[in-house]
Amino acid sequence: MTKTTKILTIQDISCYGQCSITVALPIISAFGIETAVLPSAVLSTHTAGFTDYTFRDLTEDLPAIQEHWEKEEIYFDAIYTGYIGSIKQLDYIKDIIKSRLKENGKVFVDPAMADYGEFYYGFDQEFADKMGKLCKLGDYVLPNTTEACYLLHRKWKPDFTKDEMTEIAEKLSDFTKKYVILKGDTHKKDQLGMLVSDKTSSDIQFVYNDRIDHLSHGTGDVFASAFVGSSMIGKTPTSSAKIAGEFTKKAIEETVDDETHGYGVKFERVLPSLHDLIQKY
Ligand code: PXL
Repeated sequence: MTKTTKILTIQDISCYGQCSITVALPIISAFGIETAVLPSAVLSTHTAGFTDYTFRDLTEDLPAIQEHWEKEEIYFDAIYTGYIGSIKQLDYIKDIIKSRLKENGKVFVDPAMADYGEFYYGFDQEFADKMGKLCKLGDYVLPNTTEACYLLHRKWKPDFTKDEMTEIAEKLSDFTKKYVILKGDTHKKDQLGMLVSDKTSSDIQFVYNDRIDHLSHGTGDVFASAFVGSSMIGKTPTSSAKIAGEFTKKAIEETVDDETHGYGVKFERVLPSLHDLIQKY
């Protein structure tokens, strides 16, 4: 009997909208990994493009859930955090990592709080600074350029040069224990890239995918989930970035023709392609 890999993801449930837990659970499961969830909040939809959504903050449920898991001696091989419901949760999450992560377990932090130069509704610089502290516990930290700029107190722009991206990735080494995957390198016209930087060796790799000009929500969550899955089956950060980048691109391709589907991407249809991507990279 082979031992199963067990991971915990901490992010919100957006009941409708193809993001966060409803994306992480199927994608990570498709890698054969057991995925437990700790919802940070429950929303009727995500906050990008919808109005009047409900928001139930679950901050005060976190310590009780942790306590129960302590009694049950439940531990995880990895903890992956995404959209967090309140600034106070960031302290609770640090406790959960300390208490529930196995020795040599991995921490993935997607500082999901901003995109396209702006914070998501409800987030601010104080939250970003505290998120920076959580990032420091991460073995893998996965910001887009907007989140990177808020972490670094730097002005964002839609297109950074290759040198500027390199400089940002280098500065982000203060916000990880080991790897930073900086998404959103737009300096090439037809390709979208990311930088995979290893703080311990000061190595930076560039990974590119064909660029599809389509603004889609939820792609950061699709990418992060496929990255977590790939890493936890033993792929290197560069291979994981390739698998996750290509998978996300395929999900966007499935969606671009449908004008009624701006709220997320149709990743479900391309789940079977993970099999080939895992063989390829
Ligand atoms: O995909 C990031 C995300 C997750 N959860 C909620 C969001 C967003 C982005 O807007 O609103 C609730």
